[in-house]
Amino acid sequence: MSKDYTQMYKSLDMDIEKHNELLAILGEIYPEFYLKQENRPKAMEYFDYVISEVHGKRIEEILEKKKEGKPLVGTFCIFIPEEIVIGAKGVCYGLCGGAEFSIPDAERDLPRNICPLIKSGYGFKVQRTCPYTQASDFIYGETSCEAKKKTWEILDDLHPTHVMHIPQMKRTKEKVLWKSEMYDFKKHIESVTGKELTFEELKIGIEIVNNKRKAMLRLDELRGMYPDIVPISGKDGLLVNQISFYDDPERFTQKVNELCDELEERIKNNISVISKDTPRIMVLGTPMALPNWKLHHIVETTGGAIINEEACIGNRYYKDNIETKGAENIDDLMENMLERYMKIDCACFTPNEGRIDKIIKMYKDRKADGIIYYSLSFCHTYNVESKKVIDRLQAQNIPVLKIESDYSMEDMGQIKTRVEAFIESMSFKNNVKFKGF
Ligand code: BJ8
Repeated sequence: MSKDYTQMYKSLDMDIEKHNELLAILGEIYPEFYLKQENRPKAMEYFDYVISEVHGKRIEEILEKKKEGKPLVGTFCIFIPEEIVIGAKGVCYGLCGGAEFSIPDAERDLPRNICPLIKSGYGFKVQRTCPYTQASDFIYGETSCEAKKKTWEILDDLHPTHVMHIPQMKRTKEKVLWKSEMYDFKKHIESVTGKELTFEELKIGIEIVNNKRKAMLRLDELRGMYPDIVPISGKDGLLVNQISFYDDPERFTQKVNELCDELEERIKNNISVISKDTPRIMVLGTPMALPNWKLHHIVETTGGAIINEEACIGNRYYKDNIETKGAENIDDLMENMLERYMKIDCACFTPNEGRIDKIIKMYKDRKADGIIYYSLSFCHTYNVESKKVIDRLQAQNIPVLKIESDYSMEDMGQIKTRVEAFIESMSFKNNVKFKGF
């Protein structure tokens, strides 16, 4: 980090010593996982910088907003109607929830056998080591899964938490409920700012987020739609997806578009980070929150390339945008927002066949060679849904490997062996010589 932020951390009532331990761990992993990669696009330097200041300069920036009375909202889910927060000139960000570091402290209050994302996020609040959590006016929770919705009750004792009820079917009656929840969320933001959100403000909020999603979709397509060229590693692609939940949205959009310009040049000039015969793999499933880079690192040091993520930190987040054309008042915008949010195909919905149709289409469009279905341990929705997804994939002869894992490094060897065999089988099928990076 560029300077000493101890005073800022103290003002956020953080545990300075513990936080230093966390930074020391991250400072070791990042160079190993990221900076050792070869042939990275030049534009990735910006994203390396963001990571180096993710607990520094970016926190300073959001605290400036707080001083101006703008809302700061932390979340663990893409159901959050972030356009409302951005429209109110506030900041909406993802909370730390991808590290094992905070889990032992969470397990004093929560059962061991629930998803690591929830334990990690909750643990960061217990430890007071996440500056984003500490800075937030409130944490946004939702009822997408059992473990999350019960955790919000406990978390609310430590930090103000606003829970939005997300129905788990998409019929007209659920739509009515969901809409009223979106209006409640808007009211909640207005209670922080002390003023009503206007039509113009919401429209601007929507446009900012639409532009961000458009840029991310552009990157997604550049990563995967050119069968002979992968212009950026899967690890770097994942990193950009993860940073999208922290950075200032307008600056981020500009930087992603600059990265995309460079990748277009690479494609034109046949510059690929992998050789043509490297198996191209799509990853599906649960989100990989910062700094969960485990699977990508294993795959890409074992001879495969990851070309996209069908996950909330990935394509599910930016696949749909919100229509603003023709909207004449705030209710029209809220209705259009609802339409977009209802297209999220999280495994918490039943039925969820649309997700499988989408996966198969993505696989064919990207001319991928195989799929890894990734689920965090104890995530019942994605774990159970894998049966239907894998059956449909196998019926189409699509090679698929299921991996269930948490944030510990203990199973890296075992996962590597399975990934190696999977990649080898694809290489064999494609009649190419198997090789690691
Ligand atoms: S929209 S995927 S971000 S809920 S917390 S469901 S991993 S057991 S994160 Fe999610 Fe929103 Fe859906 Fe996306 Fe499973 Fe863990 Fe629950 Fe999880």
